[in-house]
Amino acid sequence: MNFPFGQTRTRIAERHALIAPDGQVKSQIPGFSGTATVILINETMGANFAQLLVTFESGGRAAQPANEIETCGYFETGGGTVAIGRDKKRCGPGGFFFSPAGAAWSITAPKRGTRVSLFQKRFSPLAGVAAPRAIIGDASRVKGQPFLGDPDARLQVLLPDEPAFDLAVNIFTYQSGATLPFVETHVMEHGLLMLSGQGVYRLEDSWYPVAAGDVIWMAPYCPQWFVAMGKTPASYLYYKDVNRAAV
Ligand code: UGY
Ligand code: MN
Repeated sequence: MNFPFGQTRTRIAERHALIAPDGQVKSQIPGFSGTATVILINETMGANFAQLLVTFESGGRAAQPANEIETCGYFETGGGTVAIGRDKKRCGPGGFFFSPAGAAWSITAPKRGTRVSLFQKRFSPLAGVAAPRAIIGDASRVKGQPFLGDPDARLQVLLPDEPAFDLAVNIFTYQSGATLPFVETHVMEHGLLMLSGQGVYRLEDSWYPVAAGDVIWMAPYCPQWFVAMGKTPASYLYYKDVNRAAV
């Protein structure tokens, strides 16, 4: 999308952000080579997690050692080999993985142009509950469920809905004209990537036209609402912290 000189749809507010693709700038990440990586959201914005977009050249590689950070990755396009500890699997478009805190992970042998979104947070253990396990899966095998009874707004929950997991990563797909049923206001934070289609996102008291490629941050308690518009369904991938009460 071309914009008039000196203008952008990007808006960084105190408690939400819309990050359009036109202004994105690459960062060097330790352990990543042959990639163009953009840190879209992190603590410097006010968030409690990080969202990165990694675009691979052929021969590129992304790897991180075992530490207190957990990582969920989603292959938007292309493909690559994901290794988590001793688990290893090839992922194509729609492939995803979860690497728990304490496990090293890598993506190797990517197809050129592969785009992977990463969501990372410091793991919050739950007393008496075993730590979550590593997962390598495929979104095409996860059935979309009607959201609060609406068959035109379907939710695919990629990670197990279990107390061990302190994050969720979901895909929401709306038929054109479908909406979030009400303006949500909740303690959970979101990082979101528009995967396809378009619509209007309400964030606090602002309404933004959004389209595939846009990224959104919603701080805890950011009022939020979405309507899908246009001639094709709209879908987005999003992160959410779950299953932990505030201290
Ligand atoms: O899971 C959610 O909170 C979701 N309904 N929020 C959103 O799509 N903005
Ligand atoms: Mn929400």
